[in-house]
Amino acid sequence: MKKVLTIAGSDSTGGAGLQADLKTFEEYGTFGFSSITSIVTMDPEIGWSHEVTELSSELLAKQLISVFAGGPVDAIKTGMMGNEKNIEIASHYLTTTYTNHVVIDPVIACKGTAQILQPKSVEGIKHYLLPRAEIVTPNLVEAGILSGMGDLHTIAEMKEAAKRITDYGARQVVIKGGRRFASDKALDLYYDGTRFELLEGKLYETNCNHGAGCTFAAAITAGLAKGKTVFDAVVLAKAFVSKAIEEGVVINSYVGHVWHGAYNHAEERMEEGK
Ligand code: PXL
Repeated sequence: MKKVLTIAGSDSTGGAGLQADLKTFEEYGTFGFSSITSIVTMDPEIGWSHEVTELSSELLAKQLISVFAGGPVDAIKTGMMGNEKNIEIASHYLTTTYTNHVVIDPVIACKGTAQILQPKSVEGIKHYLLPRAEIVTPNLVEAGILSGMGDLHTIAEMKEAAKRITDYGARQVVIKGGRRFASDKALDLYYDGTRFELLEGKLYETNCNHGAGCTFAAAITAGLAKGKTVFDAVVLAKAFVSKAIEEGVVINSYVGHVWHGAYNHAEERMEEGK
């Protein structure tokens, strides 16, 4: 069985972060490991805003030592990193643990809001993580920030941003247009350093899409671990996350989550008679 690691934040409501990653890894039939960088909490009293509590880099290092005590893993994903020191620690393991399959989800701006969670980490992501990325998966806002281009409005601007992001050393890029991009389709732009592909999916009018970005990157990671090409892993991940959005779950009056098990009808597992 393939082993896959996520280095990410915890979302205790189970939609995004390492919870999304582990659920997705399991759906792909891979064995999930995790190292927690930070813990996100959301306070309904103040309108469900996010609070990020960073974990110490010592604690992150101890988790990574535990993960790699048994040898290398087949693929690694990074998500929300907490702070620059954590980024540095993680990048050390990305360099020394002998997997080429490294997926960087550069979590800077959260879904549904342009709010930047950790502006200070942007330089760290560029300097320490992008050079290790087999593929990096920014959303539209993150691609604008990483490329230094600001707001992106057109496919031509997305293409230019993708090129600039590969200049930092990421080998391939997929920019998620999502609902921020003015289109009636869910458009993602894939770039492998020479070729662009525009991936079209159905755009769902739903608020149950918290965790979509994490789930997409986790699905790519697990696909790579299972031997898919990067492009094939991206295409399958898009289908996987599209189903997860289509069957999203209302969690409370503020937020609804993607259902990570939708693609495989996981809700039907272990039922009497099945
Ligand atoms: O979707 C970005 C994201 C990543 N990681 C964690 C999160 C979120 C958004 O809420 O909570 C842990």
